[in-house]
Amino acid sequence: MSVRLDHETGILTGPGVHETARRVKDLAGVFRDETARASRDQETVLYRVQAWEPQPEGKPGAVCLATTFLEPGKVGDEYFLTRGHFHANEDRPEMEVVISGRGALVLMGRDRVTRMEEMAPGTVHHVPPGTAHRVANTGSETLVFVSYWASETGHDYAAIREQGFSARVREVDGRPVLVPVS
Ligand code: PAN
Ligand code: ZN
Repeated sequence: MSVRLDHETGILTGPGVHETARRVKDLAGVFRDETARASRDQETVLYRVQAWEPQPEGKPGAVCLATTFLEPGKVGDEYFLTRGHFHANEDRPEMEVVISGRGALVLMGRDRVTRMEEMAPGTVHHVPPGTAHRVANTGSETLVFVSYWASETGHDYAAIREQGFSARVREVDGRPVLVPVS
């Protein structure tokens, strides 16, 4: 296995590394201001994920890692963000390590209580089991972070797609604030 993670850039290379891009068109219904999202160039890439999964998703026996490159910007007053998900296997946690940029990790339990952790170069964040997680780029450069999770974890996007998070990271008086959804 010769995969390389460049700790300066977060770039992951090697056999078996696969990359996914999420564009404006892939985040329909995710932002508070759907009209503003729909009026943008739909092909603009909001984030890319480079992943190395030594075992296929759902099969036990490996630790997986992925680098997310999340671009800066806003839709209305809401910062660009990842879709967010629960883990299908509810007792599986995750670790996030920030390489560069500034952001906010949004964490929400099944009780829909949401909190936010500030992300900056070198900060490490634990996503506890049973916790939906999403990241917003609150800075002016690309936010780069590395995620680690177990291969049997699985990803469940449905609950967030249907119900969203109970709070959003919005710019208020020039600063990122976690604002409850009214
Ligand atoms: C991360 C995320 C990545 C992209 O690797 O998958 O940041 O976010 P979405 O998957 O919500 O689009 C992770 O949480 N893995 O489990
Ligand atoms: Zn995850």
